Amino acid sequence: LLAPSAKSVGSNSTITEKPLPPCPEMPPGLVGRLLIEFGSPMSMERVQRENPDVQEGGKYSPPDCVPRQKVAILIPFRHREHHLKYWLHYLHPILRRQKVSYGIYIINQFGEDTFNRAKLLNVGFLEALRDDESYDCFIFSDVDLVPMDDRNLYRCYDQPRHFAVAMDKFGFRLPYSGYFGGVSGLSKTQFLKINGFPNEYWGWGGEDDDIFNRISLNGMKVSRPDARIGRYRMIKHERDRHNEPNPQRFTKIQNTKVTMKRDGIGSLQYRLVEKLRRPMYTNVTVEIGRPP
Ligand code: UPG
Repeated sequence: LLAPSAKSVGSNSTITEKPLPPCPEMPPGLVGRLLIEFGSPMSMERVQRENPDVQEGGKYSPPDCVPRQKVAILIPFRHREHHLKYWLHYLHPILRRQKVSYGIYIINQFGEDTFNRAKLLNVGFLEALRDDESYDCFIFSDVDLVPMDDRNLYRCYDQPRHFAVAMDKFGFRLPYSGYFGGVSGLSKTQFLKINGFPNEYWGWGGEDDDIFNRISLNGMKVSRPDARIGRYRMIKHERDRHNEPNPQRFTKIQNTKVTMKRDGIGSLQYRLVEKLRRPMYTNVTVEIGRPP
């Protein structure tokens, strides 16, 4: 199938269809290091005004080339509206310069029971595919993490990708070599190979380590950008209510090899409460239950 193509008018005034080229491996319009700050307040009106080419639901596709991947960006969420505005303000222009074909999905946990980041991300995977079955790459991002360099390309790689390798709060270094938190990305095939993410980590911590274990146990290796490029600013915040550190996390991550077979995308259960296409993102509100 030929991609949507640019029209050019020939000398004899006939319109000839010129197929678009594939999007370049290294997009030419990147600027490198970015100034990221969260000092002045941000409004959704401003984000909308400054991103007129983003389609309803937070979707975008480069107009001048054919993207190699279709990327769903999934954000686990509850009560962080303030952070979301900054995230959208910075990310839409970055993704546009990177020539990514993407959709933004906010996976909003309904109710006030204990938060469960990994289960929300599993829901995001299925709901994004239900929205558009052509997604083949999934990027999982915390709402409070903004990349400081647009050469950190939001796409999928030969191996599962960890993007947030140099966060300001960790002194721009990995806190430990198996860290997989913050922002990560797996192709559809990679995600299904590890049976998705665990559903049984309630509260803060451990779920990212379990995902790292799943990747290693399935014979894959994490790929990462250079620490000079994979830099991130985190929006400072108090610890959320109903996301207390999970005391079971230390023992749970010892058992990934056994639990990953039964707990994952294959065993996911949830109830969709609402799906809403907003101008800058798609909001998926979901009931995911509570810890046993
Ligand atoms: N979140 C909400 N609302 C909440 C709680 C969490 O939206 O009430 C989302 C949000 O996207 C947030 C993310 O979940 O950014 C992670 O929660 P947070 O409390 O901010 O955890 P951090 O300590 O900042 O995050 C690190 C890693 C993260 C990992 C977590 C626990 O960056 O990826 O999930 O540690 O292992």
